[in-house]
Amino acid sequence: MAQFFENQSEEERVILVAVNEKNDTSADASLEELAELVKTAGAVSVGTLTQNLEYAHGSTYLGKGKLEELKTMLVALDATGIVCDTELTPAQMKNLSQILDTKIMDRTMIILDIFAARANTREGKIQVELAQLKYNATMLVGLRDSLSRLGGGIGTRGPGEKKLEMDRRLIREEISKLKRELEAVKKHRETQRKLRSNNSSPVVCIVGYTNAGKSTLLNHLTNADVLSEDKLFATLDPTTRMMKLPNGQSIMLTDTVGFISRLPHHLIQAFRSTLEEAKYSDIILHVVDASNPDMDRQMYAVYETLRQLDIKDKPVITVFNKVDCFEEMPVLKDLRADATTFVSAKTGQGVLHLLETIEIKIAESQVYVEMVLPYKATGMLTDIRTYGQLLEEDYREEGIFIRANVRKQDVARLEELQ
Ligand SMILES: Nc1nc2c(ncn2[C@@H]2O[C@H](COP(=O)(O)OP(=O)(O)OP(=O)(O)O)[C@@H](O)[C@H]2O)c(=O)[nH]1
Ligand SMILES: [Mg+2]
Repeated sequence: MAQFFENQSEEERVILVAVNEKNDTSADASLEELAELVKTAGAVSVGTLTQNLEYAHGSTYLGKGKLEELKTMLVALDATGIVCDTELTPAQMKNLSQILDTKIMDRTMIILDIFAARANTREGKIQVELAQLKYNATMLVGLRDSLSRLGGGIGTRGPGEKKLEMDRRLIREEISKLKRELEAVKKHRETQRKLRSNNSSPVVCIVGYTNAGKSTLLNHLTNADVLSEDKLFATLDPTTRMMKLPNGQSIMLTDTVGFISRLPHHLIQAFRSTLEEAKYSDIILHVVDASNPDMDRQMYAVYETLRQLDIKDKPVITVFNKVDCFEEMPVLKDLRADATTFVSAKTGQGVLHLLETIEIKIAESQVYVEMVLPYKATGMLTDIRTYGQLLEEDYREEGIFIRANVRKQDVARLEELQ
């Protein structure tokens, strides 16, 4: 499955292929990113071929003439395959492999490949395998369809078809097995999360586009030693560290998998629990690589992914990172954020201001309350422990006296209970 990593001795030489659809202004940036992905996966890009079209060709992705050109390029550049900057449909995959007689890959396969090589924990590995199987199952359905479109009968029956049937059944079984395993691991993670929230420190989650500098920031702030590399998706598994803010308050800081535009949907499904880490946080730090010319598109992709994961109503501090790369500071803005800061996770520049901003946002997101709750409201206490800080609980005759810092949105609920 990990096409590139398994036989690293044999160098894969690929041609990057993209259709620039009308109205797509980000085609160049996307192709550059594909080149990075391919490099991270361990292959070499030996050429690119792009075609401007209204829409990509439904059955062959590229038009006829371009396919001929690509055939010639494959020979001339001694390439071992192509990578298309899209998620190919099963039919496109099948047709291209017949026409070009070379290894056909797409953006999704490359991302899955990188994730496969990066996964370290059991949860990470299961999630990747699940995503790969689902992706493969989709492709097999397509292959079967294209076989049956040949009309069935002679030439289409036989071991090939049997194998497809068997593969699909095996894949289905394997998918169910992995899902069960994943459930077990998820339970474990939820328990850990509960333990963490009993600790009652606010949780701050670092999110951002891959390679923005999230792990470097966590390492700088907490002396964690999370792998940080100039490669895409260096981090897959979430890491949480305690740290103290200048005012003495402890927080939990979590670093997790990076986002990328057009994250394959099988990956989003499989990685949901990892990607959703930010859902359980009080504040989101959105780390942006301010030195990247493609910064705006990347920020958009991050907000889009958060939306898909249904993560909203959280205070967002946008952290424009890598400011050491500028001789003169450009104007950097994020209108969607609740606050913006400018740092270099590498040199430490601006980090103090970032920490002070976190302090302010934590204070803003909480309200101090002192009240007596009826005994039936113990569920509320659980919520306070999860999302705020229960500073005192005293079981008195008239009810439970509490002193707590609670989230703003919980105040109304508390008042109703009184
Ligand atoms: N110049 C400069 N480089 C930085 C800074 N912060 C991070 N980097 C570099 O950016 C690259 C990516 O950093 P990481 O911390 O691995 O990025 P990440 O966001 O965790 O990336 P993924 O885990 O792959 O999603 C590394 O080569 C870092 O050395 C910074 O403030 N300035
Ligand atoms: Mg990282």
